Amino acid sequence: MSIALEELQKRHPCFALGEKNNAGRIHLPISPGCNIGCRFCKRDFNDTEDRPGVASGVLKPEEAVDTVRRAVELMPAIQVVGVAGPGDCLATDAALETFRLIGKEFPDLIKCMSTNGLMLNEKADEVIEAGIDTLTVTVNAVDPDIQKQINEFIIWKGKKIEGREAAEILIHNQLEGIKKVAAAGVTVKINTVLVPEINGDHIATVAKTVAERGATIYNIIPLIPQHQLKECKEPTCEELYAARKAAEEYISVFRHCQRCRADAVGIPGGRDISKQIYLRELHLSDTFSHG
Ligand code: CLF
Ligand code: SF4
Repeated sequence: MSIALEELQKRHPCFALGEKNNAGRIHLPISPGCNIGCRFCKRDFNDTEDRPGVASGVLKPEEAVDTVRRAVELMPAIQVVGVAGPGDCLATDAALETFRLIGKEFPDLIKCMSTNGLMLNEKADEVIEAGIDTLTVTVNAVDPDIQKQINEFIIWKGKKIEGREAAEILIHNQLEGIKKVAAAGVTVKINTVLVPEINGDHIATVAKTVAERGATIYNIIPLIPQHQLKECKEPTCEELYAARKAAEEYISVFRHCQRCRADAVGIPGGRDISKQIYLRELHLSDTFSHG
């Protein structure tokens, strides 16, 4: 059964429109690999699945359940279990498997997943069946000529595809996937990384397009200039304000994003207890978490 937006606004820190609600969340770093190459993301994608540092940095689904048990005991304000990396939630089955286990043991916690959406069209039924309550899809452009400047490649059906063709497939899968899960009652939030030189004038179009597919909340994340986009400039406050204003014509805008790490635990922008929860060193490189 889907959770009403009014309830999410009280219990979910990233679905609070207006005032910050001080609800807590735990991120479980259980998704090791990624299947696309965002130009602002520092990960080395060619060997993500097997690289020892990355493999030892992620939890197994059973370990994740135990971690949630300890976290809610230590901090009852935690209402949300989220998976936001370090790779993509739908690139492997780890996240969905974990959410099924969490749903059995903690039926009252909100299950929150984030994805780049490449596999969302194909895996929409599984997402719905796993009981995901809130889903975030990172959509940086809905025009392939813009998207190809932000995304370098996708791994699709075992093949690496680049450029415009990759962008077309990614956008198609994102939008079709959003439509399916939103129609099933999952609350969908869209994240867009704002790169003023590339998608600065495109935000209203993204907002309109995703709202038409059933997304209800929009979060604009300012670029952290790094990797292939290190020469791009970080958006100014004015640019961020203008982008939010443009989006607001079509969709409700969330404004309290903290650009969390994939292993953050606590209240975004408030108390963080991740050091107490993740007792062993997780060796997560400082990757972008798509929250
Ligand atoms: Fe985590 Fe993301 Fe769920 Fe929130 S974070 S998976 S929706 S529970 Fe929140 Fe952090 Fe911003 Fe993400 S403040 S990065 S929007
Ligand atoms: Fe993958 Fe996320 Fe990095 Fe993009 S930002 S390459 S989706 S891990």
